[in-house]
Order: sequence, then C-alpha cells, then structure tokens
Amino acid sequence: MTCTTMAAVLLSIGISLAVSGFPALANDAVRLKRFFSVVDLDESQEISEWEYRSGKSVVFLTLDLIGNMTLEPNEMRMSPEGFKLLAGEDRVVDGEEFIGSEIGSFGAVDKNKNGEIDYPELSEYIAKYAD
Ligand SMILES: [Ca+2]
Ligand SMILES: [Ca+2]
Ligand SMILES: [Ca+2]
Repeated sequence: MTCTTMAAVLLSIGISLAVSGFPALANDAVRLKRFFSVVDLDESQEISEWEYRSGKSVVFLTLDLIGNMTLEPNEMRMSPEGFKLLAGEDRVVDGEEFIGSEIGSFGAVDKNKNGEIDYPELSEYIAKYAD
C-alpha cells in the first residue's frame, strides 16, 4: 500500500467517523472493527502508538468541518463537561489538545500497557464514553 492510498483510506474512514461522531462508535461494532483494521496499517491485529496517532489526526481533520483547525462543540459529539475538559480556557479544541488529550490517549486505551492496542481494548474504551 503506498502512502497516498493509505492516506485516502484513512481519510474515507475519517469521514464516516465524522458523520457518526467518534464516541458513538460503540453503537456500531462493524464500523469500529473497520476503523480498527484501517488504523492497523501493518495488519498486526494490534494498533501501535504510531498507528494510533496517525488515525487520530485523520479523525481530527475530518471532524473539523469548517477547516479552521479547531473543533467547536457542534463538531464533536461530547458531553458539555467532557468538551470543556478537553478544550480548556479558549473553549475550542485544537489539534494538539485532541491528539494529546488524556481522553482517548494511547496510554488510556492500552489497558494492559503492552504498548499495543488490541480490538477488545479499543471497544471497551469506546464503550465507556458512549452514551
Ligand atoms: Ca499494527
Ligand atoms: Ca483549547
Ligand atoms: Ca494492550
């Protein structure tokens, strides 16, 4: 898979994620599974930190509907409290906050701390944040 195809695949998954909203994935195991297999670029059945970060940046770019490199509350399906926590004082979420946040951070999802995220870890984590 070339880099360009990879980006295209990630982007298309990101767009479907943007439609549903990331936390809403728990309602759609099929979509979550597809997300997992696309982010798992080397098909090792586990998501490394690098794979996770690139997946997350694509999610950010596609959630950012008006393309101003920040996320406003209406661009994310989150509880007001959760959003406030993520956005900080300026009330918008920038890329660094989104990718670096404790919510959905690699370490938080990698429950057994073996440096890889497997599918059960991801689905369990997503389920916690879904309404
Ligand atoms: Ca992998
Ligand atoms: Ca902010
Ligand atoms: Ca793990």
